[in-house]
Amino acid sequence: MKLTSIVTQLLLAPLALAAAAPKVNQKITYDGYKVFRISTHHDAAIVKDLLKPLTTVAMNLKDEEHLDVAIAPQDLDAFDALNLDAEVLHEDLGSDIKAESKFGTYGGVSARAVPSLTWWNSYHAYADHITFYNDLAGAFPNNSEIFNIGTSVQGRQIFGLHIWGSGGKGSKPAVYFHGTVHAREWISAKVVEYISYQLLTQYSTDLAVMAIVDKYDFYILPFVNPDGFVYSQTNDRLWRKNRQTRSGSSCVGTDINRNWPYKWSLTGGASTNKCSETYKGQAASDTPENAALVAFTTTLKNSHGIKLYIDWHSFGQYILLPYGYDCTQVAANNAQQTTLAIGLKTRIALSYGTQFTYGPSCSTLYKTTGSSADYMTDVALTEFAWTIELRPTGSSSSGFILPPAQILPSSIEQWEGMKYLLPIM
Ligand code: 0X9
Ligand code: ZN
Repeated sequence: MKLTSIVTQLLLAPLALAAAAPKVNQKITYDGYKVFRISTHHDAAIVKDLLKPLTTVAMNLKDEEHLDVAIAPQDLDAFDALNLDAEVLHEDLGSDIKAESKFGTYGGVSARAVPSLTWWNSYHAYADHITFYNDLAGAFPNNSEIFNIGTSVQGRQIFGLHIWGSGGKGSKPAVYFHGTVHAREWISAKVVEYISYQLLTQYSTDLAVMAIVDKYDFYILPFVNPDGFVYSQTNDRLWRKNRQTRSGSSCVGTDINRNWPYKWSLTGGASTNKCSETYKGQAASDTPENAALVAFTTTLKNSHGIKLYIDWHSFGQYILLPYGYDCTQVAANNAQQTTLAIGLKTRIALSYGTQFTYGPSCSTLYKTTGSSADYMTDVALTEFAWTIELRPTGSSSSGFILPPAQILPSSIEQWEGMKYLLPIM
């Protein structure tokens, strides 16, 4: 039996309050933090109460069966004394983060050259991602360009890559991707980059890719939360939200995926606690990132409409269909969506056997209010608005810290999935 999401959201708050808060400009290393999977025996509330006095970081939001919690080194003895039913996931979270943070070097390529596939051997610094996109678009000036939709709290541009085909720029229904709305979900940026790269580099040589690019205009926004992403690289690898401060609280950040102006006022799918990982904001769309995304989404809706929206996240390996706000509601075309999701799941598994779970978001994962896919479905009238949670599975140990060796396979299996999905939508 699942915990109600009201309880889930209320209970996220204490853990977030106890989470390690870095001093300004100080990096949390997570050295010596041990991560445990604690069985809740279907009562996460009791476990969270016991953990309250300890310095902890919650690693999972879907928590009715188990809590994945990082425990600070100074509290490990106190944790042992609680005698909970727990297994170790990371002996030392800090060392696993270090292994993953050996960023690749990327000096850019000369004008009109294409970045190399070694890009997907490691993670990269934010500045290199920008160079990567400029290089990629620069190599295909006849059917791609970089655009900006607005600025983040800290003044970074929220940029995208627009790809079009033989019909000319802006002539077809949109395929619309968002990546890295949750800062720590690094694999989502890499996967979106791989799809961007394949669409452009295969366009002139692979007839199937040509057909896809000629059929849609692609609007790919790999970093819709750039401040959060940078902060996850410079200060706290497990940062999720944006970097907005709020009066009356020392806690920073709003969850941009609880801030969309649709079903925002409902209770139970987001938090009103400024310290929570799912803090929804003081009003719908009161984050500059969300406001910019809403304005840009409206222009797509009003031009040729949105055929497919995918919000790329990690982790858990899910293909999530509408809706998040109510577990009894599904999209009007749910039967067609389900057929496509089954096909996508099957195609993804062909590459490496990776198993994805599909279904309506609320009943499959948990309730979310003010989330992107619901807005896309009912307000922006998108035919298929999905959230894809990438590798690893919920039962794997690595969570957001996906080893670099899995970047390329994660990307390839999703690209194979897109080549299946896009021609038949
Ligand atoms: O909680 C979220 O925002 C997403 N999961 S995550 O662990 N990456 O944070 C799920 C959002 C799903 N919502 C809808 N599809 N409506
Ligand atoms: Zn996410």
